[in-house]
Amino acid sequence: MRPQRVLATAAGVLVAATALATPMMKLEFDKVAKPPKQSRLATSGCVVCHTKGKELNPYGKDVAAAIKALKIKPKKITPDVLKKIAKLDSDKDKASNEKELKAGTLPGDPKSKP
Ligand SMILES: [Ca+2]
Repeated sequence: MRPQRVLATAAGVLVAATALATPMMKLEFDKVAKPPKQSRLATSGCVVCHTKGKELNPYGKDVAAAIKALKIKPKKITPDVLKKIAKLDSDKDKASNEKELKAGTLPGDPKSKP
C-alpha cells in the first residue's frame, strides 16, 4: 500500500472509532440541535447533559423531564423535547437554552455561555 493510502485508511478507522465512542443520546442530540461545527457544544460529548457518569446536570434534568412530560418511549431526544425547554435557562447563566444551542455553548454549565 502507498503511504497516502495507509494514512487515509488510518484516518478512516479513527473516525469510525470516534463515532462508536459517541453514545446514542449525544448522536440524537446533535441531529436535533445541530450545534455549530467545532463549537464547545459539538465537541463536548456526554457533559452536555451529564456531570460525571450517569448523573445529570441541570440541562440534562430538564431534557429528562421534557421526555417524561411528552411521554416519549423509548426515551429519545426529539425536536419537541428541545423546543419544550428552549426558553428555560437550565444552568442559570442568564442565557436561554435556545440561545446556548445556537451559540454552541453548554446549556448545563454556567461557566460556558454565549
Ligand atoms: Ca443558560
